[in-house]
Amino acid sequence: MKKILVIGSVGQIGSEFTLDLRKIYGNENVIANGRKTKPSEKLLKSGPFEFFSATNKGDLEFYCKKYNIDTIVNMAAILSVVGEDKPMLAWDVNMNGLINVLEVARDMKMEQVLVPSSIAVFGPETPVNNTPQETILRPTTMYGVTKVAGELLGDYYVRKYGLDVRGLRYPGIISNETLPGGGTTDYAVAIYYEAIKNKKYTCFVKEDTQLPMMYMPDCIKATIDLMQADFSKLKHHSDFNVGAMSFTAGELAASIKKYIPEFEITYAPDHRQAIADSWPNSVDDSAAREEWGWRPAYDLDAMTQDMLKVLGEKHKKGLL
Ligand code: AKB
Repeated sequence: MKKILVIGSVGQIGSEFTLDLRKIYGNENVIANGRKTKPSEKLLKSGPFEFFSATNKGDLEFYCKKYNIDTIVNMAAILSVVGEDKPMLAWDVNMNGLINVLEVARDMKMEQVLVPSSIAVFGPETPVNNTPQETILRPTTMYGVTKVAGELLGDYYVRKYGLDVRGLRYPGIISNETLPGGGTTDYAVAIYYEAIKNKKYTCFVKEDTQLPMMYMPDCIKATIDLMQADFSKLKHHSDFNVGAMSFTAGELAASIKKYIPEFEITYAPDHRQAIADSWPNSVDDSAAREEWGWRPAYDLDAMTQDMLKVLGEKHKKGLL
């Protein structure tokens, strides 16, 4: 039976992903980790939880040995906006954390490491539409720099040490359980919360800003499908493009208006616009489709209906 450590299990993706992994592999076999943020009761009560930072190699090693870990999923990252504010913190968490994970996994001869990458690996010189799997990777953010280096490091450990390292380039992830923190695509989550609470939203990117996005159930499915894929069938390892949907801020608002006609949006682009402008409109994910059968389930309207239903119920219960 697998023994999985999820680093960064308190974040937007980790908080939902860890609970789903526990359903598959058993509560006791999925060890959750966080640095500072208090975990939800669900996370805390459903299985082991340990506070430590992967930037401390000694701590990481200690907990991997304590639980006999054979698989690490490294969800911890400083995202694009906070990374521009604190580049050295982004370097520390995203790079030092990652190299510690890879080294401990190599030392302990682990079965697998999964490290998400991001559309932030792309930059202004990358083709913007249907961005190819193999293309120009010259990001302009520190987050993007660390994600490109992370992909290269992952592939290096596969080639040099035969370690099973896998990764996928997440687009903006939209969810209703834990808010994202410090990313450029956060507007696509905040807009739903504000639509439910106040029926209006001021968006920090322009109406025609288009980015690749994905609903959380597809994000979790993509991550688990990649973890469970047959390693011998993979030609790529740490850098799979994964597409689901792609829309402008204006199209997102129009989708919400179909279900909340009184919803109003205004646009006040700020410093985050430049980051959004440096990323693609949509990605070509044919490598993920061919090598491990990737297929998303949600389009924009299906996601909007589900987001508004879940957040509407939470709002009625006073939970927003
Ligand atoms: C961000 O906006 O920084 C992240 C990402 C696209 O990786 N959500």
